Formats: sequence, structure tokens, C-alpha cells
Amino acid sequence: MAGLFKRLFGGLSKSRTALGGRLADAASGHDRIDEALLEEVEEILITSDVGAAATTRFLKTVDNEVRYNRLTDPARMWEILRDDMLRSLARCGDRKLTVSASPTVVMVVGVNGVGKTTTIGKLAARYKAEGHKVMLAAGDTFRAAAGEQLTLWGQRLGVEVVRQQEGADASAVAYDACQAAMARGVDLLLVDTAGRLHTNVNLMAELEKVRRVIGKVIPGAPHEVVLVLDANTGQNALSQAKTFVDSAGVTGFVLTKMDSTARGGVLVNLVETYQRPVYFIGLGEQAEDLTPFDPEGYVAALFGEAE
Ligand SMILES: Nc1nc2c(ncn2[C@@H]2O[C@H](COP(=O)(O)OP(=O)(O)O)[C@@H](O)[C@H]2O)c(=O)[nH]1
Ligand SMILES: [Mg+2]
Repeated sequence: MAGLFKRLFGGLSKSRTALGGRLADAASGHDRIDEALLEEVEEILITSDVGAAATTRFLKTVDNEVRYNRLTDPARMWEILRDDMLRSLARCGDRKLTVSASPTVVMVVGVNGVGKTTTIGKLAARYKAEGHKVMLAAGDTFRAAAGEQLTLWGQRLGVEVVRQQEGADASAVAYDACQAAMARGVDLLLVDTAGRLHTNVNLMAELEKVRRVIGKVIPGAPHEVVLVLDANTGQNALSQAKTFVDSAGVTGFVLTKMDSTARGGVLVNLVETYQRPVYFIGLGEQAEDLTPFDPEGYVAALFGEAE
């Protein structure tokens, strides 16, 4: 676990150059909080993908402190910003990805390359280690390689994979998988999905159909629709979130590649905008490179307090 957090900090220390380090640089040029410093801070927050709404609110909090509590010390400003950011992250709540019903069905959605299949492998490893019987459904039938990749994860982990030939109907795979999951007493069924069809409209229609079929076989399912986003993509991650939240019934997020990004600030924007939980963050390509999202650790890393 310590290793994982180190890597989170390793990854975010690049964000630190982007955020914590830049804020410190800005502060060092001013001996008191003034208009000019606040403008610099605003620019830094905006360009670190935290988002306009959060930035405005953070600055308003600082401004209030300056006005009503005679805050002048730039060093104290960081504490206020950090506390505000933590409050903002609390909006995502502390709901966890739990296996409540058997089978619990989790659909994993997102565009190509963000890390859906890898995240499913990591989740399978994690929940299996917790003693749950896990099954995988190869619902990305658009690319042959996707089914093979999932099958490899299944073999490596000793977890059954339900799969059909390339080009098969994704909802038929989901149907088979739900039947198999019920027949075999599976606790957790993780359903992989395509990230690209010929158009976005086709993709959303396919996801909707997969959802409907799952719900027909297992009433109340899917219990979760997890959107996977690549932290490196910054603002793009947000527009992807909009599309999938609007059309695919997203219940929570996984942010991947936090080991290799300078743009970790986008997580704040995501939570601010959609107020859904970030269940996990991805920190590498291996089965163990997945850790529950921890707001305190994240903010500490973002502000460069981790080392
Ligand atoms: N560094 C890093 N690479 C990742 C992470 N998650 C996935 N990847 C890599 O991203 C690439 C795309 O992943 P994949 O699971 O195939 O994406 P999918 O198209 O959404 O299913 C692969 O090379 C993965 O190994 C992560 O958290 N960190
Ligand atoms: Mg995939």
C-alpha cells in the first residue's frame, strides 16, 4: 500500500510542479495577499484543470478571509485553499463500490484507450482477493483484441470470462454473462463495453441496450455504471464525462493513469461538476495498481505536501 501511495505522489508531484509549485512561486513574489496575487492564483487554478466554478469559489473564500478576517499572509492562503478543496471533494461522498446483491453487476464504460479493460482486470483481482466470486463479460465486441485482452486477464486471475466472436451483439454477450453469473453463484459480474462505434449515437444506443438486457435478466441490475477516464486528457475527460453521464447513467468514476499525469487537477472539476464518487484511481498497468480514492492524500499530493 505504501508503494502505491508513493506512486500517486510520484505522479502528482508533476501536478505539484503544475499546481503546488506554481502557487508557491506566485506567493514568494508577494509579501501579502493582494489583488495581483489573487489574479495569479486564479490563472494557476484555471490552467491546472480545476475548473472555473471551483476556482471562483476558492477565490471567494480567500477574498472573504482577506476582507472580514484580515488575512494577509500568503502562506495561510494555502491552508484555506486546501481546506476548500477538501470540502469540495467531500461532495463526491464516501460511497464505495460494494458487492451488495449477488450477482452485483457493474458496467464499465468509457472511450477507447482510457483503461476500461485494464481497470476491469484490476477490479477482478481486488474483489477476488476479498473473497468474492468474480466473472467478466467481454462486451467490447467491436475490436477482437479487446476480447483477447480480457481473456488474458481472466486466465491470469483464474476468473471466468464470457465471450462471443468479434462483431457479436454486445447485449447478447451481456445476456449470456448474466445467465451464467446467476447459474454459477457469481458475486460480481464486471461487464466490459466498447469505447467507439461508428458514431457516438451508436455507442450510446448500444450501451443503453446492454443496460436494458442486463436489467431484464437481473432485476435492479446493473447496480453500477462506472465511467473510466484518463487523467492525462484534462478537459477532454470532462466532455467525455458529460456525454456518458447524460446518456449512460454513470454512477461513479475511475480515474486512470494518475501515475503519469501532470493534470490530476481535473479530478476536482469532475467531482464539482457531477457530484458522483471517484471509486478508484489507477496508478499503473499491473493488477495491484488500483487504489481507493483518498481525498486527503490526493490534496496533500496536489499541494506538494506529500514528500
Ligand atoms: N500508466 C498507466 N497505464 C494504464 C493505466 N490504466 C490503463 N493503462 C494502459 O492504458 C492502455 C489502454 O488500456 P485499456 O485497458 O486497453 O483501455 P480500454 O480501451 O479503455 O479498454 C494500456 O496500455 C494499459 O496498460 C494506469 O492507471 N496507468
Ligand atoms: Mg478495452
